Amino acid sequence: MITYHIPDMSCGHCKATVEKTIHGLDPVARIEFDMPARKVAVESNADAAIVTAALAKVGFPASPA
Ligand SMILES: [Cu+2]
Repeated sequence: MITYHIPDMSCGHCKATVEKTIHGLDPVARIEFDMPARKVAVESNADAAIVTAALAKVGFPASPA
């Protein structure tokens, strides 16, 4: 499980975009959101560099938390 800090993630729409992006890389990824902290924990075989690149591309720069 890798936790990412996504500072620009603020509402349900952002959450949906992040979820869709990660599931686009790995349909079976397990994703746990902590919206107040703007963090997301991801259990996936997708490489962290690929995940952060995909999130940056849709407007949500992420860094390992
Ligand atoms: Cu939003």
